[in-house]
Amino acid sequence: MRVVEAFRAAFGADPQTVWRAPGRVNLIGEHTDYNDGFVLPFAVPWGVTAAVTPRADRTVRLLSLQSPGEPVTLATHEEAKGWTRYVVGVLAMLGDRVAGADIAIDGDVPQGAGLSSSAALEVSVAAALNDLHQLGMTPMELALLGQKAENDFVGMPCGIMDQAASALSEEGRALFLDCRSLASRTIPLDLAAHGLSILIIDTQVHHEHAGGEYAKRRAECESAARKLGVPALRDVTDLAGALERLSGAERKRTMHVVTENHRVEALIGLLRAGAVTEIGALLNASHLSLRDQYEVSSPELDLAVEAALKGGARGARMTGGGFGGSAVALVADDRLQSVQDSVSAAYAERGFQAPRFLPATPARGAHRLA
Ligand code: GAF
Repeated sequence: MRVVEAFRAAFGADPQTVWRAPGRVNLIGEHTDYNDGFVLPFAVPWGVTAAVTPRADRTVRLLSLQSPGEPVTLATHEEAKGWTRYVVGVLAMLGDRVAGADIAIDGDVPQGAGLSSSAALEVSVAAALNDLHQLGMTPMELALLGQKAENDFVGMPCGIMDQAASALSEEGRALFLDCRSLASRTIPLDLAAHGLSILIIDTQVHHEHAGGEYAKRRAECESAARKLGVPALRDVTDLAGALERLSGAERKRTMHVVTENHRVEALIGLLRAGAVTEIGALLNASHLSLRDQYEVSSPELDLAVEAALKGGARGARMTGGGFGGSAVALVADDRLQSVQDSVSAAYAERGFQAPRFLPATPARGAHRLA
């Protein structure tokens, strides 16, 4: 394993453990996690591998095969910059339960595609430290730790979906998570049996203001819930009545969140009935709601969805936080080429940067490699 070789070359000994955690795509349930709602992501085959040995002092020595050069040595948590914040954030959240560590990282999550490489990084390191220090944390506790590192250390007010998908997913299955109770269950997603694939369309665009817009959406939802006198938008039962009491952005955000939760439940119903071929309409409705009510799509994502449908996809939607990143399309295997051709041609015509296509096969969550 090349991460072990890199660890040995930099730190002069073998790592005591090696863990891998994957990135994710979300099938449906977007911007519902921080509204205490439902999500249905699955892990992708790409992820982050962390080779780790604990240290007795509080120093962290870090290297990444994706950032060539000498290992970064951090004596205090405040020195962490860039990608190192996700790792040091996890150590910081573990507090006195751990001291320092030597860590080598290798990742193959396509960068900028919105497939949660940061959650994969947090969960791989958290799982390795949990193992080494015998902390006895469950996969969900590891996910919560990663989320806390991102919220409190990195300063991104994300929900629990990405870390939970990375920690709890199972091969060939999607993860249904109730983001309030944190109860979860995996559901078979046997696409191949139906001659179907989920195609990731990476727009290769990532808008700089995404972080600020995310925090703004979250604040709008919280404000709408306060006005409606409910703990979270998940608790809205009378949508029509709620919409009458709201206006502007808060009205639109509420419309999206409440209907998106229903779409997750409807999609699960179809999967349970073995009707995976029928989920396309829900994916399309989710995209329109994210575009028009939640206002987190982008011209590139809209075009990816539109052209994928024109090329014969059964359904398509943006996935993840939005403002760039990727779309997912449900495609019959014999239409894969025509969908890709349709999206590529539409992008070329609009003068957009060529998109990248990736096949999404539901993969296994965090696990130990050595
Ligand atoms: C990002 C966040 F990190 C998730 O918690 C989730 O809110 C998602 O955007 C939108 O569904 O990936």
